Amino acid sequence: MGIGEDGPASAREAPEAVVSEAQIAVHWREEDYYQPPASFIAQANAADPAIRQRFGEEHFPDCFKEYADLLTWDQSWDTTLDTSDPPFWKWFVGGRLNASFNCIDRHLESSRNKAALIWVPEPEDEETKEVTYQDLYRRVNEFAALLRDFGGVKTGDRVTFHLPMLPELPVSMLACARLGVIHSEVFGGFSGAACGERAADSQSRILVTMDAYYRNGELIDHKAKADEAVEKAREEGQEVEKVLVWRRHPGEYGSQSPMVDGRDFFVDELLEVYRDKVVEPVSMPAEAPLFLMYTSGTTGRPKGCQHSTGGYLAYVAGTSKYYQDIHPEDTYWCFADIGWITGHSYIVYGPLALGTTSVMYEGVPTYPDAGRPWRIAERLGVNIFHTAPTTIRMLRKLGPEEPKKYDYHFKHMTTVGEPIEPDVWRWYYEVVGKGEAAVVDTWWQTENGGFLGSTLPALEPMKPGSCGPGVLGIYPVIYDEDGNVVKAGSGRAGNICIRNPWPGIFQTIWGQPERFVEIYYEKYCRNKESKDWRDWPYFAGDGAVQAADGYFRILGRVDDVINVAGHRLGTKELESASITVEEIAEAAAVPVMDEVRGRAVEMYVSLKPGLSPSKEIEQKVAKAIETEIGKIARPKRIWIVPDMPKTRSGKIMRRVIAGISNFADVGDVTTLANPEIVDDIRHLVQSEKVAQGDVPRELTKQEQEEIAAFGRAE
Ligand code: 6R9
Repeated sequence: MGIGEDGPASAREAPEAVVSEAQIAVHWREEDYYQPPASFIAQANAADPAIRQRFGEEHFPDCFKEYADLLTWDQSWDTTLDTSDPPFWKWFVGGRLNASFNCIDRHLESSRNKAALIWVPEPEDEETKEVTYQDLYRRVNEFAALLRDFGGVKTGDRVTFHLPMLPELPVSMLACARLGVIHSEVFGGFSGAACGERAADSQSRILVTMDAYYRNGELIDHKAKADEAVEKAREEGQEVEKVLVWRRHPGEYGSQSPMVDGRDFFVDELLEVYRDKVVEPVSMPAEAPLFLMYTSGTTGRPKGCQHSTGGYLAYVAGTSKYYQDIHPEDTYWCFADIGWITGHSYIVYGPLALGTTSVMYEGVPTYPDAGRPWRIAERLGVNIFHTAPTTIRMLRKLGPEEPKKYDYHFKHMTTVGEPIEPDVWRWYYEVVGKGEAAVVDTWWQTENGGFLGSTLPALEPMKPGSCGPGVLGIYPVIYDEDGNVVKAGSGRAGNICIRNPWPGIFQTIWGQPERFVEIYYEKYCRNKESKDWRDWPYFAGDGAVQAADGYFRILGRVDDVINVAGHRLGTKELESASITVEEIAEAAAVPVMDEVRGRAVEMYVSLKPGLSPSKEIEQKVAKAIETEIGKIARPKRIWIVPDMPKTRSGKIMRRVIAGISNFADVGDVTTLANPEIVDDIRHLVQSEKVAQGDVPRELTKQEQEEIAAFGRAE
């Protein structure tokens, strides 16, 4: 999280002492290094230190040919990097390829009968399914034929998916990719309304969904969300003409929601007509969009991050090879949801481009108990394991000794999505990894396509809590608010940026190119007329510190995005959802420390005049958030307060309420328009928390700084 006061904008109205990020030292204990095991080094894809030189700045951008050469091109490119229209970088211009061909067809000759996917259903008595490369080829061709001939989709059209973790999801993605159709998968846990909003934004005429799936032992009715999605899209001016419904158990409908005649169709029934159909992969320009992935930002509307075909696929293949150390004979398990970028890049596209076996699991990590992941790993012979700190924290809490009971051996493990506490890292390394694995902490974002910061697993030692240096061909830098470089080893934090373009970077925000430039490039652009990439650093929106050894420690978002269990939730989205409740006048979302999820959300709301607080209103707010965004966004607490602390210009001071929620310092409140309200709110909130035993532990210095800085993006 950014360090300092509430940033330049509000600093203008709040002339209290403003401390820039760079002036604040971030203190933490330097952690010891861990060396990768010799057995890992002996077999690693990247074991020759010369690889660092090959990707040195003097070889940029041509160094990325090494990644592109991992793919099969129909036509090779003539320009590696075209910078003629900054910051809309174009990679491998002139090249043509098909992503589905690269992930399937080209592996058939050598690996037809090898599992491409191993799908583990949540119910433990249900059979695990292997989808061989041959099966995947057949299923993707059939569904591509259906999409084209029944769905009427053409190259360049967008199709929205709202699919849970079943093989039908990668099948649907690769079928679109085969046709050059742009897929846009919305995380299954998001609400129907959130799905509809994204379908409208991408102008999708087709929605692909599933009737039901298992979560925590329960068969969840998912199709019901499609009806809400279609409704919401219509409100926003987009007609979803067809809803294609995969069935969790083909032939058996697991939803209560009626099928709408002429709009909703069961995919398993339609597929009868497309048995064994073959669809030639469409040869796409490298720069053609492959998919959209929506993510939250500072302002209300989610951003559709548009990823390319050639650059993206090259980047995920290259990083999967060198950073995930994937060999074709590995059994690789990335325990994420394909509804997030991690799943797109490191369950589907990267691993399949390399022709390996990728494991998918339907359900929650702790179902029916905290031994589940380790049983799966043992039974399937998983040797590469990839997950997020929130899952690690949960598994440690519920089953600290569980991994020891199972006979599995990981050569490599990954953590991604949030900062990992050194203590949690050590449990992951020692207990989950049995001290035998190389661990990488990979820092990156939806916008980036693939990893930005990580250690090369055989060549660079691990340091708990630090992601490591920039990955191959990525040259990060930390800037202070004025664009001065914050030096490695200075102990000071600032905004981490990437100085150069890379093949995996998203191309634009779907339909909003101005926002793309403004959010990611305007802040540190040196010259808007310049066509030299050196003038266009990419602003990541994360605070970071760089140690003397060059390793980065990522502190978290600087833009009012709350990272709950690895999911980005925009404060504005939460607040807009809350004020759809008629009784609510104003709303503010703040983070609280949470031992398992990293951060949780507390919502503060004030009521319209004349109304009094009630449990019912609280429930309405919770429900509204669930309907607009999804269950994952449900706040931990909702506080109905008499008024919000505000600046004289009327802005809600989120850092003040964030301080109250966390029992931390609220900072200087003398410049508020209504300073007296602070004590009222503090009393209300803290006495209730104390009564319920919900007092957080004392915050670390870094956490205190995060809270003090919250709301600075306003
Ligand atoms: C891949 C993914 C991106 C945000 C990012 C940062 C946080 C991701 C991290 C990390 C510390 C890591 N983040 N990886 N923080 N260490 N290894 O997570 O994408 O969902 O877009 O989230 O997550 O704050 O800016 P996304």
